[in-house]
Amino acid sequence: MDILNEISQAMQKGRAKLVRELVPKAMEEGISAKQILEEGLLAGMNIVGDKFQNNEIFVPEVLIAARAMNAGTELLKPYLADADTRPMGKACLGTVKGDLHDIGKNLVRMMFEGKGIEVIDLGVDVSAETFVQTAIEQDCDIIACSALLTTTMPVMEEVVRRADQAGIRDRVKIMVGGAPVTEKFRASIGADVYTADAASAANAAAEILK
Ligand code: B1M
Repeated sequence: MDILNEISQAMQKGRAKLVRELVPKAMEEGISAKQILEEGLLAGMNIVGDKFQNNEIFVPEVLIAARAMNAGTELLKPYLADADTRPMGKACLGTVKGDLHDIGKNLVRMMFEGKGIEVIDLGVDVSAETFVQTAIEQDCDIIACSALLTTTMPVMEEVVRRADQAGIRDRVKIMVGGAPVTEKFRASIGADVYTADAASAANAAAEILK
């Protein structure tokens, strides 16, 4: 097995310590940071995303894999700037106002980052105004809103309304998701994209940014 494959496998199994050993070893072998990221870590994360989407693995495994991925990307960070690995686009992401559930939102972040999308993580309890202001100030391509409570879903409608009022709808796509959110709800509030899970959200975001 070549070392990039070894990194991918170690990452998928959530073996952060092994990833930390293999990444410098690959660099010593002359493999670029960009290649380690794309053909090792991101390749592994794509497989994790697919397995998660197909219910072959579940949240704990994904979170452990994410930790291993982070361990690898931390080591690569200083070299990636020189390697000209520009992010493919930028998203601001958060759980909407009144809602403190962040596990799904964190998975969305991880999957977005796995696709090379820069994420401004606004955390939980994020107001519609903050989403829209951040998108304007940080020049985001995507606003991504998560909600886990039926009572907080209306904040998503407010995000759409404020984005309309701010005149940014032609350049910023609004993505919505979370357990109670549906395609029907998305259509009713005029958001751009609904996806049921984090991996699909990242795939949809990558499509938007192509
Ligand atoms: Co709460 N909670 N909770 N909770 N909680 C639910 C959501 C609930 C369904 C439980 C229930 O009653 N059966 C219920 C909501 C009912 C409703 O509104 N329909 C509920 C309630 C009522 C509450 C409180 C009001 C309870 C109370 O205090 N009386 C309270 C509210 C607090 C608040 O937010 N203001 C509360 C609190 C909590 C905890 C703090 C204890 C904890 C959250 C801890 C944390 O997040 N750090 C918690 C938890 C853990 C849950 C359950 C058990 C699990 C949620 C979870 O993390 N799932 C949940 C019951 C359940 O879902 N079975 C429940 C795993 C996570 C990976 O899934 O976030 O859905 P999820 O993300 C998925 C997809 O939805 C999607 O991707 C992920 C999968 O890939 N996705 C997106 C998510 N965001 C997306 C965005 C996208 C695209 C896809 O695009 C932008």
